[in-house]
Amino acid sequence: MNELQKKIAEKTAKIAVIGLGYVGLPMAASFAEVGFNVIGLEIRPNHVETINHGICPIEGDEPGLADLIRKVIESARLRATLEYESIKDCDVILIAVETPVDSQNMPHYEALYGALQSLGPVMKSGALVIIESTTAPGTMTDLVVPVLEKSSKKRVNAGFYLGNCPERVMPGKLLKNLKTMNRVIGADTQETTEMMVGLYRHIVHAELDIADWVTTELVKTTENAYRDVQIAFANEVALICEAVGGNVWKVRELVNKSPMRQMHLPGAGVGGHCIPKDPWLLVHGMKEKNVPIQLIPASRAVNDSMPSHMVELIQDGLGYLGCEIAHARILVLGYAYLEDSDDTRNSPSMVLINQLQKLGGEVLIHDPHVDGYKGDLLTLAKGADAIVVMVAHKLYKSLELSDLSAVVRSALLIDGRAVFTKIQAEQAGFKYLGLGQGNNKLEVNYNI
Ligand code: SAJ
Repeated sequence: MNELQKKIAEKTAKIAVIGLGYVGLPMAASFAEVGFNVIGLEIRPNHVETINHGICPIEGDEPGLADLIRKVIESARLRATLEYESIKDCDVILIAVETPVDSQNMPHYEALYGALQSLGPVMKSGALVIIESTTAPGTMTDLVVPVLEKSSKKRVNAGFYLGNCPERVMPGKLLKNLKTMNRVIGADTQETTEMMVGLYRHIVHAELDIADWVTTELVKTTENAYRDVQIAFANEVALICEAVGGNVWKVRELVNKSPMRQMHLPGAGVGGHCIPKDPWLLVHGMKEKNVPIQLIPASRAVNDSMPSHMVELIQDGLGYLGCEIAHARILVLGYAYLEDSDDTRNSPSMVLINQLQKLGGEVLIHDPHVDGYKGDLLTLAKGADAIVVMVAHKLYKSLELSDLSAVVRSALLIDGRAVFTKIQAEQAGFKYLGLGQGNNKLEVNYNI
């Protein structure tokens, strides 16, 4: 066991976490909770100040996180800083900065590059650096090693150790997932593997699978591309069902009764900060390598088209009532990208609302979790010509539709997440158009 392994085992190793966002902050707090001294490096001054006052800057319901931040700040196990100089004595440095894609779906590594450039000059000899950000396969070798070697004037596995352990956090379950989800440990030497296993074993109570760097990069981007392709398949079946008078929700239920079938949920679109971008990281560089990639980009196109499909359903429904979007008042239910979340990143609702407004529609928005849209639903529904369900928030499932139909101007309900049923909607006086629900035949109910 080398000196650093011992310090990790004894929890005397000093840890730095670069990037105190959805990934970095729970990581930093969790290592501090088990007894490490942790310095969190953050570029947003207000974030640094908030955290150093023991307050969690992450919005939304993250069970346990606010209490933990307060505890580890009070115990001085964690502190946040703007200065890279503050982490010059750190033995372990975790990098958890954003790695988005740009408008051309190319990886945007500015934050990662900046972190490596700033870390290099202050990095202690023999430090262990671990990239937790999601990166395209090959980025560790092609970008991280050369940039960090240049900025630190040290060689990997001589002047520092380097690992890759992509995060697997999920909004709403940040702390829980960090501790209970398996992690893939990416290393290029046995020594680095042992140090990383020793480190993560302190906070991860699940399997630590050992792999090399490119495998950990592939696993993370693949697991999200897999989900995106599965959702796209469900969305394409929804379009077919609409065309032939089927109900995709019934089809999915019966398909999934077959062994080895796990059809995902069709819906009004795919948002968030992982699923829309990780498929592009997975396929990055394949064109230059002449690898014929078709399915993954096509799935992205299917999912990105779903908000437009919702606009078509709205147009159909209003047309049925002799109205059009340009002269309609439309209430959109759900602005977050995910049910019962306040997170609006890449929300499909934003795309829908933009298109409706471009068509001249008067759009009102309700979302019980998103500040600015928590108005009274019945008041917002007054005089509406269409109610559009974009997110399956629990609150909507308990709505009394007859209360809604009593206040709208025209009773039209467009349901992008099967929150309601056609029968339920029509009993309340609504004309109902459900995504993936064909000419909305009444539910077959042969009493056999
Ligand atoms: N969605 C569908 N149909 C589905 C599932 C999701 O339309 O069957 C839509 C959602 O409405 C949302 C988007 O896709 O707009 C993403 O939903 P998500 O459930 O995948 O939630 P995310 O974006 O928080 O994904 C994260 C990912 N976790 C990490 O990257 C570490 C993903 O791998 C997880 O599977 C997911 O959380 C999870 O299971 O909670």
